[in-house]
Amino acid sequence: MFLISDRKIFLKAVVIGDGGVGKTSLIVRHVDKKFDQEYKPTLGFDISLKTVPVEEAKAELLLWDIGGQAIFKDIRESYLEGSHCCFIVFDLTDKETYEHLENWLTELKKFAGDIPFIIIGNKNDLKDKRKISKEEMEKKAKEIGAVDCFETSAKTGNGVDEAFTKLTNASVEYFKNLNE
Ligand code: G3D
Ligand code: MG
Repeated sequence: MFLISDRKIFLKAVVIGDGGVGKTSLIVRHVDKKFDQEYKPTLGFDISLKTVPVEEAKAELLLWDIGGQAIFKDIRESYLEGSHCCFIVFDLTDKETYEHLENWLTELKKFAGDIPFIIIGNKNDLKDKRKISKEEMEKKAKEIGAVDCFETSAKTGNGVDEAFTKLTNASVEYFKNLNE
């Protein structure tokens, strides 16, 4: 965590999960407050900045978005290295993306260490196609040591800001306690 002054905190936040689960859409929704169906698939890394108010300070969240090149291991490694917190995203309508959560967590721990992370089940607007229940997701999040889990829709905005605010606050607390 980089403390520029006692009131500003910079956090590198990475967003990981299978292709197509909605990582880019969630970032665009949170940062720009919009859902753009035409948003191009990411090629390298995109970094956007979001200011999140936390207790007595402001956290600048540097949101890292990874694209299709995530198939290359060394790209994922440099993407994950030095991150302070992480969103692991799956698609509520696609069981396979849910089953891959642990694989992503293993990689995160390997390259970023034991940092706070949140599980996001995205696309909760697609109610008829939903495959994973809230209870199932909550049970898994507990089992694997997530700070929390949220269901979201990048399309409607449901749950998105809550998830980002929760992880930012939890991470600031985590690093504050580490420094003390
Ligand atoms: P990724 O960055 O994880 O690869 P994207 O995923 O953000 O590129 O999203 C993949 C596709 O899912 C996109 O559709 C996008 O519009 C859609 N999507 C993302 N989030 C949601 C959501 O919450 N609800 C619904 N209904 N769709 C979502 P296309 O058609 O462009 O592939
Ligand atoms: Mg993307």
